[in-house]
Amino acid sequence: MTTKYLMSGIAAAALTAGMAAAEEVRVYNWSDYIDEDLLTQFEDETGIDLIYDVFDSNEVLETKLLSGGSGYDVVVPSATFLQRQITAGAFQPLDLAQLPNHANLWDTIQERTDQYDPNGEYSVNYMWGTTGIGYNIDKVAEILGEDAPVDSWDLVFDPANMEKLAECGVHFLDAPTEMIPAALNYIGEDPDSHEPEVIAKAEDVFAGVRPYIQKFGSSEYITALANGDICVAVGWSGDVFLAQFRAAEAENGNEIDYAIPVEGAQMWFDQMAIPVDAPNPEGAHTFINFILDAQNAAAATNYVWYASGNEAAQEFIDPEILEYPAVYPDEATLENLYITRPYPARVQRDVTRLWTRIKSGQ
Ligand code: N2P
Repeated sequence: MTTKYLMSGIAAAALTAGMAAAEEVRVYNWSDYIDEDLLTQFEDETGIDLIYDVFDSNEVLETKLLSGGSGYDVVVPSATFLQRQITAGAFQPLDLAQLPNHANLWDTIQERTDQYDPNGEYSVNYMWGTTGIGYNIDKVAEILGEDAPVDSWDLVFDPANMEKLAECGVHFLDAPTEMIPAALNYIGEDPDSHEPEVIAKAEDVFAGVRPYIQKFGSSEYITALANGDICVAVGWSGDVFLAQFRAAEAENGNEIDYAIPVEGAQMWFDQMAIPVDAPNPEGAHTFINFILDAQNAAAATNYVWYASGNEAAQEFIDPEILEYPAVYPDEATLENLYITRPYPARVQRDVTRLWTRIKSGQ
């Protein structure tokens, strides 16, 4: 009797404590990748406390994920990284019963992401985009003339151009699995090559322009472009549009544009997934389902100008964005886009070393 009474006393205390501590969901997403009003809206609608942290590199996310105990409930790796992480057992399968908005996803994009995560067992698309060139229209024209090759990788891989552009500042993404394929594609090699001899050829491309690269980084360039501190960045589509928007808002005279280079560019897919050791998998599903809501997904895209993997969202996305081929590529642009597969572990090690050498300029 006494024991039973005691136990239910403890259970009642635990229950009270549980009710006092609000439910929490921890999300780890790319920086500058959401309309922050959505985060508040999520908390208001669900009563769940949202802890929202950001990163700007797949490698950083991967290190946290693979060492375990990241503490996150939802993470957003790019599909190439996700594929390798699935193999490593980093995620738990999604429970579609907890994702009624899953039906909003876009088949065309899912067919592509299925190559990395068959049948979307572990992930859903958040957004997708391209890796291309952001530039300051006037500054580049001033330095290289009106016919500057702004829609060609020549702009950033031809040392003659880069030597001049160094004067107004150039940033490259610190994203080896995107920059190395871009360099290979530029010299006519298969950007998705896994052959060490082919990959090694990228080193020469970077060696020629390395002295003129001010910084390797994957988020600072947004502000730097917007403020006119740099004139060119190899960057991600929506990030460049964000720079364009911020410059226009500040009325600082910097006109920024984005080009998918004619030689081709990488298309990537960022996928929401739940770590195998997520503290709150149910809350994770609640968050993912919230993002999969057509209006919420549209709000996110209307803010960041990355294409959404959500088809039902399209009726709420600004027509200007939907019809803009640099965000939603038309057939002709699509033909010029390539995707990549994850490097096998051994090749990945070489790529990491190669990238460290390239960055250090040794
Ligand atoms: C947002 C960058 C997301 C695209 N700043 C990188 N996959």
